[in-house]
Amino acid sequence: MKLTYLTLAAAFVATAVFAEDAADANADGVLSQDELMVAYPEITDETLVAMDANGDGVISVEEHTAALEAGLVKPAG
Ligand SMILES: [Ca+2]
Ligand SMILES: [Ca+2]
Repeated sequence: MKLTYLTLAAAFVATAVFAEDAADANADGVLSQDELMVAYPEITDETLVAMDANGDGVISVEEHTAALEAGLVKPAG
C-alpha cells in the first residue's frame, strides 16, 4: 500500500518539480538543506525544522509549497 502511494507521489512530485520547484537543483523531488540554503540564503535552522513537517530531514516539494503558503519562506525573485 505504502509503495503504491509513494510511486504515485513520486510521479506527482516529478511533474511538480519540473513545473515549479527551481530550488530542487538536482531534480530528485526533495529539497536538501544545501538546496534550501542556495534558494534562501538567510534561512534559519528553526525555519528548516518548521518546514520539515514529517521530520525526515529533507523538505519535499509539498513541504516547500506549504512553507511558502504559510509565509515561512519567501519565493525567490
Ligand atoms: Ca534535490
Ligand atoms: Ca520532510
